[in-house]
Amino acid sequence: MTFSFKSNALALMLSTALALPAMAENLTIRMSTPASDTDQRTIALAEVFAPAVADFATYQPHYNSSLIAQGSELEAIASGDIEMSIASAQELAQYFPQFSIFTAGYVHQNADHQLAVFNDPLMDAFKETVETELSVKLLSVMYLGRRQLNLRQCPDELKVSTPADLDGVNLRMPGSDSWQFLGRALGANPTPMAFTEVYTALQTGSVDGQDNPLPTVVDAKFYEVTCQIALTSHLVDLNYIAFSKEAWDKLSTDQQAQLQKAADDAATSARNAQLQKEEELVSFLREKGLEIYEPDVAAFRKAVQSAYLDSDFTKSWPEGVLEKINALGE
Ligand code: KDO
Repeated sequence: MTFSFKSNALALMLSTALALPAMAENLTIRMSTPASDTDQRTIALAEVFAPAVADFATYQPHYNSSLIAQGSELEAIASGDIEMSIASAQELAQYFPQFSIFTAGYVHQNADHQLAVFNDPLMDAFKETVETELSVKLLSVMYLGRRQLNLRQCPDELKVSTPADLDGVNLRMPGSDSWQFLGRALGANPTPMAFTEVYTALQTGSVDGQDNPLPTVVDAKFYEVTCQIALTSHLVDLNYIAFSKEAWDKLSTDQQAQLQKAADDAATSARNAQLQKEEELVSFLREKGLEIYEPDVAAFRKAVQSAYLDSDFTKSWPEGVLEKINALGE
């Protein structure tokens, strides 16, 4: 009798436990990024995302690549060393070449277009591949901004009008194939380098320039060690909020919905802040002494687009996706 009572109770306990949805009580979300704590994306994560998940998760950010080297964050999520990052399409393209479509110059037209592309069903297959093959969920898209050419040389020494003017210019680009290709497509001589090393490289002259959106030029103080910005807007750049599937699966359905909303809200807040900064910072940078001007953007667009279309990258682009992306734009 006793035995049978105990085993019934045990069976009941077990079946109740199995029927209960997963519910994390305190999940630690370690997030690593090359960005600083004053970057609009990391501010939004700390001020919008973190409080919105605080009842079941502790957000633990690591800035300036202090935990994981730039470009290794996805691997770190997959191996359980961190739970979150803001990952570039270029990093994803290293695992899944089809992501190179989002690394190509002049494909995304603006922040709204970028968002429409991310939320369109065309992204489903991309997201699913990352989730099943890397155990990483792409929750939202964060707008980094329009990348511009930021050079040490002043325009009296080097004025940029067309890609031909960048011949021989040592342009720092982040360190993967798709970034290097973009640097070459712009007409420059690309040099791979981690973000955290760029300031010193500009200061010492080991590179002639770098490309980043205006808010990054200001946040990283590149204006202190450069003289001009040519507004090529060659890449409407993004980072995805990348999240560990293993951590996600520990959450209840409600917690997952809460975390998804927190990520979306943070991305919206960061996008608005970044757009506003892009507007405002032109005059700030001029006050700091930089010359800012528009080169022949049509010439850059033509050269960059044809470099991509003539390259092997297009072979990995799923059929019809470029057309769908274009159709979501203006
Ligand atoms: C950079 O290294 O230039 C870059 O802008 C690349 C982006 O994908 C992203 O990693 C960014 O750096 C960092 O978040 C720092 O802003």
